[in-house]
Amino acid sequence: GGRFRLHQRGLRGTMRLFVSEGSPGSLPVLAAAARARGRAELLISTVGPEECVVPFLTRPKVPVLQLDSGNYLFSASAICRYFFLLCGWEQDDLTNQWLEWEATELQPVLSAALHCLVVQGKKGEDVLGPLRRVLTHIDHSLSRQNCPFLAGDTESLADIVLWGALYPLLQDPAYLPEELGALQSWFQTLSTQEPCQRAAETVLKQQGVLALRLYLQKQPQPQPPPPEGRTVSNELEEEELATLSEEDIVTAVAAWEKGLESLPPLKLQQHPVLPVPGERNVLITSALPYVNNVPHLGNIIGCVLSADVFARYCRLRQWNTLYLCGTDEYGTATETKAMEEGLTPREICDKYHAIHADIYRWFGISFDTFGRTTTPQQTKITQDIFQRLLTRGFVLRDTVEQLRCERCARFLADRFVEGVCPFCGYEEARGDQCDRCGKLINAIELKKPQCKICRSCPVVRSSQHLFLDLPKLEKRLEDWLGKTVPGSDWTPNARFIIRSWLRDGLKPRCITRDLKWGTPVPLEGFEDKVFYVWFDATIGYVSITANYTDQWEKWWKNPEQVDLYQFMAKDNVPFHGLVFPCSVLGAEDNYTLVNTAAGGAGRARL
Ligand code: B3M
Ligand code: ZN
Repeated sequence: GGRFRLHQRGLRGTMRLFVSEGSPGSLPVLAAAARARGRAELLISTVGPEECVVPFLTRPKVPVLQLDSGNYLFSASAICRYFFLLCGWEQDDLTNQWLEWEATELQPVLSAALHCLVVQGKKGEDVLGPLRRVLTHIDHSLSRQNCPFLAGDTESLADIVLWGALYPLLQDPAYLPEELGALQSWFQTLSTQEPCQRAAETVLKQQGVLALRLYLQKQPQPQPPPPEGRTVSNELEEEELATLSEEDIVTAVAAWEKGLESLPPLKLQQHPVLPVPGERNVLITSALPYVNNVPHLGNIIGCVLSADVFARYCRLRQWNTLYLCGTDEYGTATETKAMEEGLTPREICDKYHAIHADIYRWFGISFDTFGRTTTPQQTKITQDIFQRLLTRGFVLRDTVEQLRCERCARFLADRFVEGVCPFCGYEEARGDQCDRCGKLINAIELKKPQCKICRSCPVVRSSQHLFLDLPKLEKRLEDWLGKTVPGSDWTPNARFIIRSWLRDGLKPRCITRDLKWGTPVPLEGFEDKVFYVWFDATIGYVSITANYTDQWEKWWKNPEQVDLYQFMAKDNVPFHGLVFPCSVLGAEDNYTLVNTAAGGAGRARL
């Protein structure tokens, strides 16, 4: 899907590329830009290295590509990749692997070497020594596969990105060791090509590597790469090592050896725990497990345990800490379970809520409160947020065609319909997708649809629904993210997921469902509908707090004094990092927004 859109857009869109003299990233980008010519209109502007082209970044950054959608790309290799995609490049694993290698292995070594040479004025082995390993790696790969280019017989994205990264150094023969013959001829082939030559002239201005001085002086001093042989397993560890001094480590070891007794006594736990002005106040949530199952180890590992460790840490630091969780009780899944067990949804929730609470108690999870989402507070707070969104013009209405089973007297969620696939004729296609041809299906397009509950034939009915106008809230969201995410502890996973949603542009999201088991929609004509679980599940955190203390607003309407940490599985990130923030930003009621979204590697349901 992505590539197809790029083509279409590229053909008519206008893009602006910002480069600057003396910025190393501008080299590969200009060389790759030649590819995009004729595919899209591309304006190239030269700016000073201090110019803030991207308003929401904390430091000036070039090169930058502003797309015709108004979004930005601001890493050299992402920009190069975009140009290659525009001209029809099909991704391949080897190229992707080179790009990963460039970012994680080559860049750190290279920026340390450039700093050493240009800023500190060192020469010879001081510069070349640490580089040998990466240069040899490229040389060996080239000679082993016996191709002139990194990913085969023709020049690829990998060549341009690596060439651009290496050019400032390697154009000085002193840093291109003779014994690396394959590297040498690769480098020369690329350097003599027109687009590369022109890029080099524009960026280095015949001054060689010294042209980078001004730019490099402004950069933070690169951390020296770890000595050979020691492996650093991930990003986080590396950051942490960088900020720990020898002294910190000695102190930590001493404290560990003395044990808990040496710590100042823990604050007496107040009830209820409330934020105190002027102190550090930490609100911690872990995603609310669906009530319709018995939790297993996977649920606990997913995000309960990590949040629990963090909560215990915060309490040890004497911070005012509220750690909460609870069962997520509304939605079709509960209705289905109720049918299976011959109970009412309410009875199902009561039964499984108790099981959940017991299990977490057994594991010794240190929740300050473990609540549930089917309470009067939930209705009150959800309806209030909704009303505020409505009066502020952030709710849209639209008709949606849906299948309805007259015998069961209900609209059928996708999982309750089955029929013949309109594409391949498979007899048991589901309401959302065909398991044989894999195509996505709109339930009303199924041939011979059947209600899975009573096997009668449903009819198409149109029904009014409400949508959260996310496009209208997008600007606020981006402003808030721009202020919050840099310098916070959002996990790389969570950042990535949010970025990719924003890159694709937000669309209005339906927030109502034709169901009975949910929070009622307080609007004329919507008496038979409830809110979609994902509109109000995240509001569950707020209502659970409200059931814990009537002073809940001190936690939830206090963004200045409260740090909100939310732990969740990866598929829940969009709702915490995007939909919920949009709802409360639109509600304009001074809600506390997530400071740190810790989106785990795992999925919610294992
Ligand atoms: N109930 C968990 C899941 O996706 C979902 C989380 C809600 S967090 C407000 O399984
Ligand atoms: Zn039916």
